[in-house]
Amino acid sequence: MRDFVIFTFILLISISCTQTPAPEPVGPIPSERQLAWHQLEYYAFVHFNMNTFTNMEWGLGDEKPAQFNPTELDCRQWARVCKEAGMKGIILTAKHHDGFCLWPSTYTEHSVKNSPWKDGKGDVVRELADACKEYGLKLGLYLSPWDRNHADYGKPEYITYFRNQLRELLTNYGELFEVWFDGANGGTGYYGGANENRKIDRSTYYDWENTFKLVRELQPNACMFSDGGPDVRWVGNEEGWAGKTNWSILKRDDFAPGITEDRRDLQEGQEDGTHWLPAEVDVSIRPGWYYHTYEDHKVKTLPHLLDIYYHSVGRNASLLLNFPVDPRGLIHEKDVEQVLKLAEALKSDFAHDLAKGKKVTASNIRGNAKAFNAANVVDGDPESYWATDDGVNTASLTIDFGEPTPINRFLVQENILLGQRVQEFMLEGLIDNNWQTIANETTIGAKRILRLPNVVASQLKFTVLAAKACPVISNIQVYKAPKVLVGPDIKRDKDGLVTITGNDQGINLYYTTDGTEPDTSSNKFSKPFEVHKPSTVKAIVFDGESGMFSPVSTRKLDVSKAKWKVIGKLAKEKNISTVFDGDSHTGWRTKSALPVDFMVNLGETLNLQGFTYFPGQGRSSPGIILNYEFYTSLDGRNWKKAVQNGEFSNIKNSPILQEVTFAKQKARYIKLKALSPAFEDGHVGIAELGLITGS
Ligand code: FUL
Repeated sequence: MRDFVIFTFILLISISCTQTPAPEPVGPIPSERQLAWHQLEYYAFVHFNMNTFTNMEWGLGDEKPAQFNPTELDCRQWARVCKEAGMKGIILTAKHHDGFCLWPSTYTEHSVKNSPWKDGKGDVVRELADACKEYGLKLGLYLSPWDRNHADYGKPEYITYFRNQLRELLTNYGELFEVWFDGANGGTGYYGGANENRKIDRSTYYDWENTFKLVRELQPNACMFSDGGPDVRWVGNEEGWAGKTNWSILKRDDFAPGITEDRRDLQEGQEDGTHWLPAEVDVSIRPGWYYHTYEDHKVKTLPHLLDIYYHSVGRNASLLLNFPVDPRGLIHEKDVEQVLKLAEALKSDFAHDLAKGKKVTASNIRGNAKAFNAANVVDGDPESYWATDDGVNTASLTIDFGEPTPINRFLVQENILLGQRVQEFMLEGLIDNNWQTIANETTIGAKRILRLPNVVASQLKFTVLAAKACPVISNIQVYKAPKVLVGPDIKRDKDGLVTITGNDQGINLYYTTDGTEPDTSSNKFSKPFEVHKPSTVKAIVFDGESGMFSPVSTRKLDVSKAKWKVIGKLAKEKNISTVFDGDSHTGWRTKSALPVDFMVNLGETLNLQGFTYFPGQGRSSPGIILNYEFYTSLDGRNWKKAVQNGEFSNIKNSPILQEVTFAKQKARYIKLKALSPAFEDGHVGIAELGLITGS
């Protein structure tokens, strides 16, 4: 009898299975290694090597191993912080563009083995590999394809060298989860003393096919990252966001490391892509990738980090958050503080899933079979899913909370084993007995998290409006996240008037101008005030109702630009004075033949020790300078070169504020000579120019 029951049961299951087969996959699907990578979601980048000691973003390659000398290097501290922050792994810059190796490579003298650190006996990659093991983190390595130190760069011999180094990294440090190939390659460098410009053909020089084979052979489980994969793609910016529409598929063969003219395709993927190629959002916790003391007050604060999280993990991408480890060899206290705040905030945002176990109904269920039931999306099992009949590409799920429920987060996942399918969806809430639209969105993919306005809904309806084939949804979660106040914006105009603005309604703003921390006993901001001398303005938002404070916003202001006048040929150009109007959204750019001299009469003699350059942020032809010289003068006729061979390194990928210091000098006139543009369209320009003065 028992056997009969079991037999009938199996028979019924197989009948129901044959009657209702699972949906067929649509388009490219992830490989095993990509699936494992999708699980990680959030992991750390560490930029630490020669640049940490030379205060650069891109070293030229002429640095000496003697300069690498961390005093308290502790990879266990890195691992501990990453673990506490909820990250799953760490990717280290084993070699950056300057060619200095953090491991004692047998193929070069330009490495830790010739540095004073641990008398040349140290190996940072080994120490990190051990620390990751101890803390249960995965390890990834960045090996820069560009090497501004190596004499053979540009010749076929360098490719052998590059592969030899790769082989060392792939065989000596255990299992790697990711191998990171940067897209910056070719250009000026030291190159063993040649000091020249070496252009390479990005599509042929590296013979990537064979390098990829080597990685597959030695680390079959590692995902390879580059502008075009082959496993994980760059997201097309270094600001910390993926497109709202984000397909995990791309016409991979149209891309290669360094061939990325169409950034939008990287940000959004391509709906008709040929390969599964999900995006990774790489962004630094500070403006730069490497540590600079002058960025200690610019560590991204909680609201910004939350934006980054929701714009990466929440938009079907992974988040690779960088720590610029400092010259001691530690993740700086200020970075630790903020990343742990993020961890805490994420914990509270996703503390209590309001949809879990709630009643869910669907407008269509595939074959009316239990295997594809609506309730599968709230059962906490990532493998079960809701699917509709073939041909039913528009369908909805309704979650009944049972009572009016405050909500503001919606998380949804497709079963990507069957491809990425949803093209458009919407959310409606039953609010005061009326159905109201709360969101209209496009793609989902591995994970999509929406930050909704605060609403009180008794039911929530999720409707797939368009899909490539029947939708296959594995998970839905709903949350009510606590409010986070955003720090205020501090701006100074050309005449020295400072304005502080907050984002939220019904709040008060407090500030100080002497660098002390503001609180409710500080100056209350009511109208713009003047600041002409170098000062640090700090401001905070206070919400009287909740008693909550925002993070402190800090703005270091140097002398005001009230007396500045553009002189020379450019004086007559349209928009020219926007270059020092305190507004980085406005600026000037030109396509004139280079070099172009931008000259200013400062109206007074100042003690200069540097300048700042903020490049245009526009999407098309922003007019960014790559190479420059900077001059000063007391009379506007006799010029002294304060910076020669200047390079705003990495400005093409990361157009952030550049701070350049030089030997102290008195000047009444300054000249920024633009020598070459960052983009091939030939435009150069300035959004905002500033000075660094000293006593
Ligand atoms: C860029 C590099 O040029 C930067 O220096 C940094 O390593 C970043 C992650 O990628 O393209």
